[in-house]
Amino acid sequence: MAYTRKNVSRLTRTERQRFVSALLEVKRRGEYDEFVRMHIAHYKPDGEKGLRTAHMAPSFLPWHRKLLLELERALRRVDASVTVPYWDWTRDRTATSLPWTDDLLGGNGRRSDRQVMNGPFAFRAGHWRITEGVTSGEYLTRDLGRARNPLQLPTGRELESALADPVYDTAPWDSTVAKGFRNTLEGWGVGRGSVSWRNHNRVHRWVGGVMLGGAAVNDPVFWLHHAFVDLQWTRWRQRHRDHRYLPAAPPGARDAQHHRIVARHERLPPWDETPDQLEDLSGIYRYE
Ligand code: CU1
Ligand code: CU1
Repeated sequence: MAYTRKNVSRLTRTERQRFVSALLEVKRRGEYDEFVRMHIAHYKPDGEKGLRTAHMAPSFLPWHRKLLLELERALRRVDASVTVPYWDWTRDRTATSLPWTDDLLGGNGRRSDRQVMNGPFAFRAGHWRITEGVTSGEYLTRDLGRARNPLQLPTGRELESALADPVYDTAPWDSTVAKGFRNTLEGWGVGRGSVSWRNHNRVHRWVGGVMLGGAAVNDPVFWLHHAFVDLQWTRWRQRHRDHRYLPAAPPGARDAQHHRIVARHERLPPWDETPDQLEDLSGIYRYE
């Protein structure tokens, strides 16, 4: 039977504790850092040559869906009652609302070095040392809302602009496409400054700290954010029932995107599944 992923605001006190404990145990076992390394390895912008799987590409959604599922499997090996909750950033919009509480993810970073000082993932709590993709310290950093140059989380209306588009993605299948569900949700935009960061991307910007780069997985909010993004794909499919993942077939030899993106029935590295196989996982998990 399928298990349920809940809105983080609806977790009981015990469910919060069990989720946190499972994360800390997966980290202690060394499995967590494998996810960080995998994300860094696949963090490739479209200015570079080669196949793009995780970002700036149609497979942004299935790639992160699979990563999330694998992390969730690791958590459930520790505690079979645990699932990844989602953070609805269109509703929980402040630096003091969920999930930024002491008993869950902890709060904002301090002013001097953005180090998170409270909650289970604070360096000083002793269980969350960042070793992969470190640029400065081994501690978790955040700059919620970006104090020096404030920006807002995406609104329900902005998210709706993605969901309303019946076309999954469109040529040239990269960060420059101005329409299509995938990039409107992933959030690469034209222009400069905060208008160019939409939906998914803007949330990474709003959290700041380690969430800004390829090592974003080091902040456990990564999973809550991506569970909400994943939910949008599920919602989009329910709303546009005769639309599917695109492209259906690989771009031809003369196309600039030849061998650079993953089509519906192609293998999605580093896994053996295809976007087609990842499109409906309602037999494994559902959203509540
Ligand atoms: Cu990512
Ligand atoms: Cu992301």
